[in-house]
Amino acid sequence: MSAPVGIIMGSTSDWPTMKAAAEILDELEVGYKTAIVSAHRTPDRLWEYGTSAVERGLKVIVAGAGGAAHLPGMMASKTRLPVIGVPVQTKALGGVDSLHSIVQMPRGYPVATMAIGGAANAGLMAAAILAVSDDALATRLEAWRAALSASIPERPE
Ligand code: RP5
Repeated sequence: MSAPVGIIMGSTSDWPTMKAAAEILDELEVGYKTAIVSAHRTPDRLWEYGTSAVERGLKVIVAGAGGAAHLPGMMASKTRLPVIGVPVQTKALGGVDSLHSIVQMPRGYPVATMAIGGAANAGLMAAAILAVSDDALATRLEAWRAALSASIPERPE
């Protein structure tokens, strides 16, 4: 299977959050590759990942980080591919630090920012972007959404 989605995160400690994106993509039969890419600890890896992303066949990048969460924004500065940011919850500030670090990008370099801990929605957003030009995936995504809708009970009891 091709891997049009890159799932990157600043630390192995982000994986328990970020694996929700991978699980959604598995359900939708969308290929992905994961990597640890830290804006601060491995800046050269970030640079290489961003500059080679298009030629490596990636179509969209899901980037999660916590605290001083500069990875999604820096990745957006290095590639024209859409970057979906996931603020990872933190102990000290609950993830509001992560959210603010990711969401407030300057004009020209957007990051599509999810809710704190919103990796599943990041996977769905990546799938929706790819589905624009992939009819089979669009059908799977519509079925996934219909199944979720059908699973919601009409009453609480
Ligand atoms: C960030 O610092 C990572 O994205 C992670 O959320 C946070 C803490 O990293 P560790 O100290 O657990 O490796 O760069």
